[in-house]
Amino acid sequence: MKEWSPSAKRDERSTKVRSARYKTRDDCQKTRRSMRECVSVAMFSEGQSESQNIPSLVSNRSVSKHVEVTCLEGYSQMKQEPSLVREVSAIDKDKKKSRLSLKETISQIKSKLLRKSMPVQTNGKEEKDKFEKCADINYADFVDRHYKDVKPGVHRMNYSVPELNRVITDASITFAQEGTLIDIEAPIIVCGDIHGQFNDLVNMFLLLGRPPQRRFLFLGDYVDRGAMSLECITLLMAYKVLYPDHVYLLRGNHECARVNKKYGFMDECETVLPKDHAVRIWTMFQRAFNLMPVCALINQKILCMHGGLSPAMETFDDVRRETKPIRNPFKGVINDMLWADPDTNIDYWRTSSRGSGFSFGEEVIYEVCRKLNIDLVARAHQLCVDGFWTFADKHLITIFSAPAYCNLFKNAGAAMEVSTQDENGNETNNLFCKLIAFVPWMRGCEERIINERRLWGPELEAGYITDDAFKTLLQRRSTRSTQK
Ligand SMILES: [Mn+2]
Repeated sequence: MKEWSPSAKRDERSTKVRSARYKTRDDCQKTRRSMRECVSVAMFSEGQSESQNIPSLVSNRSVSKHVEVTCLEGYSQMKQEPSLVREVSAIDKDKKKSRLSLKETISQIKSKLLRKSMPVQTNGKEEKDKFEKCADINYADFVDRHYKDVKPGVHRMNYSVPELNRVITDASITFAQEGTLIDIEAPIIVCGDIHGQFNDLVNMFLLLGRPPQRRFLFLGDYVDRGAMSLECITLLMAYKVLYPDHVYLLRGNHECARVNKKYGFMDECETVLPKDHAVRIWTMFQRAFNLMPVCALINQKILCMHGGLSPAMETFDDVRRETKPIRNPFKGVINDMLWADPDTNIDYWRTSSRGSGFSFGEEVIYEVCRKLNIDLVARAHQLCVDGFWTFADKHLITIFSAPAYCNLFKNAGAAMEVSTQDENGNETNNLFCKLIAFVPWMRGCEERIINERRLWGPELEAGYITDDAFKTLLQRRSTRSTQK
């Protein structure tokens, strides 16, 4: 296998997956293809690996820091099975049954959760029942609905209030059973920021394979910025409930009340949900977010979190001993992991310009890898033109999974596939990291990403964009649109 390098990557024109983001409205109307059909032509062979067969834990695996971009052309096309979700859920029935009994035992948590988020003023028992009502939903059907109704642009799933009550409550219970640091085994696909870009999330599932066909670890920031935060987080929570061992959701800095109150999610809840339920449901989401794990360790070798490292983390136990729920973290190891950024200009630590967490240099990354006996730190939190960015001799990778971020940037999204199998599908004791980039169908985007003889655009020289720079761009756009 050839070593990945920026130049090798650029030379392979066939390495990009085109996302089904529609070029123009006309294109969409002309072809009259559903998004599912549209992307299925880009599906690639799943090979022999069965995502359900999770290899047993083998300690002391060494990670091959082999980072390459997949070549999708040449793979045989896979026939898409639309009823996949339902079929596999039947296999998982036994497992679900055992989980149900567990659910019964914690039904108290559930009613507590619901009652806590109720408004103070209730008019007797009837009102209370209305608030606590959870729909009896079939999760496989519920998840399928997200794929059936998908269309370009903002479109609502029109969840009912009892449906949301049910999904958030069940997801909260599932999160509550996980530690603050979770141990995961490969194979798994690691995804970065989603930020309410529901169509891109659905595309990614269709292109890579939906759970439980593939296993996913998300690094947080599901809500805010994009217009469909509610759909993103609800779909992912439903997946978490349906396949708790195939979908893992880490908490991002936007999964904090003080952040998503300001950056879009609360506004979206108030616009989309019935008036008398909006704030209550938003509050329920916050309680679920407080129960999300913060850190994941893949095969003891790849440490994953949303932001980055913390000077307060000496051992994994420093994270493990933080008990959930973690309400409104604003300092300490958990907060740092949600907010930190790598910095190419420094060797060690500096306070972050974001006003929360730290910036850390490459010496910190080498030191942490040595101390914790890990080979890679995988994080999200920063926009990358290519969808990913490596640093410190590939000991740190940033993964960003929102292509054409906010329709402001011509960036690709990416996902990292971690596998114990080599290119021929043979089991090994190594971990292989493969990057898959999703190039949005936007004028100039592919050219910029493939033909430009560098990985980063000038405005993103350090591989990321700060919140301030983002705000400036957003302002510039809103001035432009008001001028129109
Ligand atoms: Mn973030």
